This record gives sequence, structure tokens and C-alpha cells, in this order.
Amino acid sequence: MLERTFVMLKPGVLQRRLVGEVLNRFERKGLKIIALKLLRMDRNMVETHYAEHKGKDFYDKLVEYTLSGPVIAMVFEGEEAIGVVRRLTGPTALDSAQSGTIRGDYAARTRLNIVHASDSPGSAEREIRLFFTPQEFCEWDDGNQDWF
Ligand code: FUP
Repeated sequence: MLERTFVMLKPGVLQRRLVGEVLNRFERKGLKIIALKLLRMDRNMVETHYAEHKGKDFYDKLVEYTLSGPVIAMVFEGEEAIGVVRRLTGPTALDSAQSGTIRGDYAARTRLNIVHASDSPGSAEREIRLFFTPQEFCEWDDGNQDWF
């Protein structure tokens, strides 16, 4: 099924100059970028995005890290895009993130785990709506080439 999913490159990706490398992981898989922007989230937006974690022991540090610099927000479209992106990203806990996944290759701590990716159709829809207006999407086609 054709799906849309939300991905956010966290501040560490920009601070470490890894934007191109991380984007390349998604793009070479054949995922299609249909919305993308660089922004600084405000506290209210971070708290909305991570509302499910409020009260957990890592919450305050997670919020501070997310506010520590700009992020890159994007929406990818593709067949089964939500699961495809989660498998490229790797699991949340770093002791489970295999080499070859983005988190396995670039992150050294769970809290600084480099990327956020939607984990279900419901969270994809909610997260896309938090970050993008309908006018910020760009629909395009692959010129009828069956690459992917
Ligand atoms: P994910 O959907 O993989 O981003 O994971 P979660 O929504 O469970 O976690 C969101 C963020 O909370 C993670 F990116 C990092 C942080 N976190 C911790 O710092 N410690 C934990 O034990 C779990 C999550």
C-alpha cells in the first residue's frame, strides 16, 4: 500500500554535518520526498510531538536535546513507507540497533538517536499535520521509469 511517513533529522545530524549521509539512506532506497524543511522547533511543538513520553525519566533531556538546534522535517511517500523507513532507521534502543541501520551506524546513545520516524499510520498522520500545511507538499512523478 502506498503510504506517507514523517521523518525528522534531529539537531545532532546538523551539528555533526551528517544531513547528506542520512538523507542518502532514505533516498537510495527509492523513497520519494514530497515535503521537506529546516526549522527550529519551539518548546510547545516539541512537547506536543513527544507528549506520549511526558513524565518519563528521559523526557526533560529529550526535550532539551530536540531544542538544542534546528531539525530537518520531511515526508516520504512509498510502498509500505512507514515500515520501510522504520527498518532503515533501526530500533529505538541502541543495544538493539544493528550496524547497517541509521541508528546502528551513527548513534552512540539512545537519547541522541539521530532520527525520528513515524511508527504507525496514526502517528504518521498526526506528525505530518504538526509539521506541515497542505500547501507545503509537492507532488511529482518519476517520469514513468520503473526504478523502484
Ligand atoms: P522512536 O519512535 O523510535 O523515536 O522511539 P520512542 O518514541 O520510544 O522514543 C522517542 C525518543 O525518546 C527517542 F528518540 C529517544 C528518547 N528515549 C530515550 O532517551 N530513552 C528511552 O529509553 C526511550 C526513548
